[in-house]
Order: sequence, then C-alpha cells, then structure tokens
Amino acid sequence: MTVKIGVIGCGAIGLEHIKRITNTLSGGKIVAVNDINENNAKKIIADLHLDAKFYADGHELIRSADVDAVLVTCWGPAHKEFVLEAVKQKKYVFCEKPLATTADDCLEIVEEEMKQKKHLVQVGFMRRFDEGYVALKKTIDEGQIGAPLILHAAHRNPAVDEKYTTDMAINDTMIHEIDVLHWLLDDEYISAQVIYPRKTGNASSHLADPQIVLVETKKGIRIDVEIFVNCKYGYDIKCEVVGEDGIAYLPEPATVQTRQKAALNRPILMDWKQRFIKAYDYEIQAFINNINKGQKLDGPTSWDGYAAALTADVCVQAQQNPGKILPIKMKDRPDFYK
Ligand code: NAI
Ligand code: ISE
Repeated sequence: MTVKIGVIGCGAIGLEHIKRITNTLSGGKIVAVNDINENNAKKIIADLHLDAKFYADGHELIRSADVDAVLVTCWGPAHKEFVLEAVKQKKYVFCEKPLATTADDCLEIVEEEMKQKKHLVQVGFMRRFDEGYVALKKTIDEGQIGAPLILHAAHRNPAVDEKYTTDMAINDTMIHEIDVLHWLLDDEYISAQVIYPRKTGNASSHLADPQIVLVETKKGIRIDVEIFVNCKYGYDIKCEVVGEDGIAYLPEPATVQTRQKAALNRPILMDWKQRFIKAYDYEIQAFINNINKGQKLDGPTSWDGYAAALTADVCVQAQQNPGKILPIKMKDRPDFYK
C-alpha cells in the first residue's frame, strides 16, 4: 500500500520532507500540497515533477478523500488548527515541532486524540530517531555507567538571522533537548532556571546569546544546557551523561579525520539539515510504515508535545527572571499515553 500524503507548509523543512518522501523513503507519495505562498508551493510541484494537487485551503486538503495522512510543516502558530482538524477527521498527522505554541493548545489536541481513541499524531522530535542518541540511551538503560547523576548538553548554531528572538532559544532551539533528554533519562522535569553569561559580540542587539538553562528532574538529576546560536564555528550538538560508574557521550557525527600541515583536523557540520539527516529519514519512514502496517505510531506523541510546550513555557518565564528557580508542574500522564 502507498500512503497518500498531503503537506501543509512548503518552507525549509516542508521541502526537505517532500524531497525525502519522494526520492529517498518508500511507501509514501505526496499527493497534495498547501502553503499560503501559493507560487512557491506550485513551483515545488513543478520543479520536483510531483503528481500532486495544490490546495489553497489547508483544511480542504485535510478533508480530501485523496489524502490518507497529513504533514504539518508550516510555521508554529498555525500547527494547532491543522493538527486538530486532521485528528477530528481521524487522519494520521505528522506535525513538526512545536505541536502547538502553548501547553493549553497541546492539551486540546491531546483531548481530541483521546476522544478518537486512536493514536493519530506523531511530533517531529527527530532526535529520538538519531542513531547516536539511540546508542547513548541503550548505554544508560543497560546500566553501563550506573545511575545518571548529571547531564551536560550544548546546542550550538553557527548563526541566526535578525528575526531570531531571545525566547526562540527555548521554543525553537532548546525544545529539542527538552524532548530528547527526558526520553533519554526516562524521567520528568520538575524545575528550571536560566542564567546569562557574558554576551557574544556576534549576536544582534535584541538577542541574549549564549544562555544557560539549568533543569532538575524528578530523580534528582541536574541538567545544564548551553544554547549558543551565534557560535560561528559550526552546528554542534553535545551531550555528556555523568553516571555513578562512568561517563557516556553522544557520538560525534562521522567525518573524515586528516593529518596535514602539522595539524590534526576533523570537519564540523554547519547545518542542522545535515546533522540529523538520517534521523529525519527514520522518523518519517517509521510514520509511513506504521500507517501502512496498521500499527500504533511509535514516535513522540501529542502528550510529548504537551510536555515539551509546558516545560518550554516555564523556561521562557525563567529567562524573564534570571537566576530564579521555577517549578514545572506537569499534569499526570493519561493511561492512553503510557
Ligand atoms: P519556513 O519559514 O521556512 O517555512 C514555513 C512555511 O509555512 C512557509 O512556506 C510559509 O509560507 C508557510 N505557512 C505559514 N503559515 C501557513 C499557513 N497558515 N498555512 C499554510 N502555510 C503556511 O519555516 P521552517 O524552517 O520550514 O519551519 C517550519 C516548522 O518546522 C516550524 O514549526 C519549525 O519549528 C519546524 N522545524 C523543525 C526542525 C527540526 O529540526 N525538527 C528544523 C526546522 C524547522
Ligand atoms: C531549528 O528550527 C531547528 O529545529 C534546529 O534543529 C535547531 O538547531 C535550530 O536552532 C532551530 O532554529
């Protein structure tokens, strides 16, 4: 069977996903495309020779009998309306992060999904599909480093544009750590604190960069995440778990090491699209395969989308109250999502 997919939002990541479904993955076909930028969407259909129809209205795309599953890859504030509509229509939906921009909006999706009594939503937290994080989780789960005590993480982007604001360091960037780290540690967050180091001269005047977020978990693990989005030298993701019997590190991406002109060199990637390319392939292939086999979706759920949004809300409040430790009060996970 081929899953007939409609895409809402054909910007940077929407286009990447359209290309991977068309050229790299199996079992799925792009049959419908929507974007408020009609010219761009139509150009993508033409340039990639897609056998797909353009819909001026995203809701009409979702309701179309030609569409089995929906990819929501437009900008964050529009995610909720399209995900809710897809769930109401009992259609599978893959939504790029964030699931919605507020925790309350995420809960509305959670409630609608539970009403339908079926897991229909997968959220695009692709790091759970990254081979490095999967290997790191296995190391921790097997008890190789004993109980985790401390986790040091860094999320560095070479540069961001003028439109990138201080809260985006949480909502757009650290949101990946927020999701992947509690999954990695099989734990929940209970508090957050933000501190600001000396500001880099490479950031725009309105942006606080870098930032450090300190998070505590239910088990008492202390996590520090450095977010530095104008680090210049590369796209660099670090994760080091300190356990009672040893330390485990997120593997570096495989790049060729050279010895040349009295120097030992290893290139560093510059772009997030390259760094997690396989993880994006795996998450969407899993989405397609599970639909095709009639299996439960196995990626991040709408509950994970809620947990991330709630944690991010508290981290943004912590940004506005530097140094203050703020509690994270999560609702109890419903049985449906256990
Ligand atoms: P983008 O700005 O390149 O593209 C967004 C597209 O959505 C544009 O083509 C815009 O015209 C369209 N759009 C906006 N409102 C719309 C609406 N109401 N209906 C239909 N189309 C609409 O943004 P980008 O980088 O592609 O990001 C899209 C989403 O993907 C964001 O939520 C972002 O956080 C997420 N993302 C996830 C990444 C990951 O690593 N998982 C990486 C990059 C983005
Ligand atoms: C972007 O939206 C992403 O999701 C990337 O993974 C992240 O590194 C970047 O900071 C975000 O802007």
